[in-house]
Amino acid sequence: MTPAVLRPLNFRRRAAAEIRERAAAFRQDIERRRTVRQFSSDPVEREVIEQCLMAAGSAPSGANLQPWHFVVVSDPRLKQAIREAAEREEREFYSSRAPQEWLDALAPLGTDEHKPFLEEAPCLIAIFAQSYGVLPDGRKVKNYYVQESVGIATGILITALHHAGLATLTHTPSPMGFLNAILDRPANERPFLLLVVGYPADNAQVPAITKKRLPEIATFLEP
Ligand code: IYR
Repeated sequence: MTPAVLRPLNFRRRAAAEIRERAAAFRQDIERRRTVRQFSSDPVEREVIEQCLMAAGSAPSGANLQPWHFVVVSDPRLKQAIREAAEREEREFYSSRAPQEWLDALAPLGTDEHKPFLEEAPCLIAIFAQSYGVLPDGRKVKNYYVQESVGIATGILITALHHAGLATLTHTPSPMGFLNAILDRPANERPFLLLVVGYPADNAQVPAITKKRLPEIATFLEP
């Protein structure tokens, strides 16, 4: 077993007033994030995507095994292949696979089996979760808390992209095993989520939905 090597924490302690200001300012900015379904075809800079992916890669993970892989797709032929495969699954989902209760829950979002954004947006990031790791000699390494770890990294990625000034759509065609075939990913990786990234179309509209209020999502147990 390798012993832990420790070094000093590089933590910047801020004044209480500054912490309050930063918390409120961040809330105000992140509350403007909306899932966008109409994208402009304007390109996004690779360097910006790289910065946001490095932010995502800083996420905490089970035993720090970082069980994720991000495939950034801007090739139109691959986007077309992904759209065709996703729409095939979605047609099945909306016409027969989804129970009525699920369709009722989706109704306020106005989604359907058409996914033009998969071709129109400049960038798709396919996020894969590594169920296990593979050493250079082929031996398998167990990963821990894979769903939690990849979920946290994805949350940071969405936040980083929003903070940079880009819009996203979290898309989860189900099942999405076709992503392994199209993007040539190995058997230890399962598609976790397809993140559509770009700028909103000029005429983009979003559903008039609301978020739960604080007392509905949090409980304070104070002395
Ligand atoms: N994957 C389908 C259906 C869908 C499911 C949920 I849960 C959503 O929040 C939105 C859509 C689709 O993308 O249309």
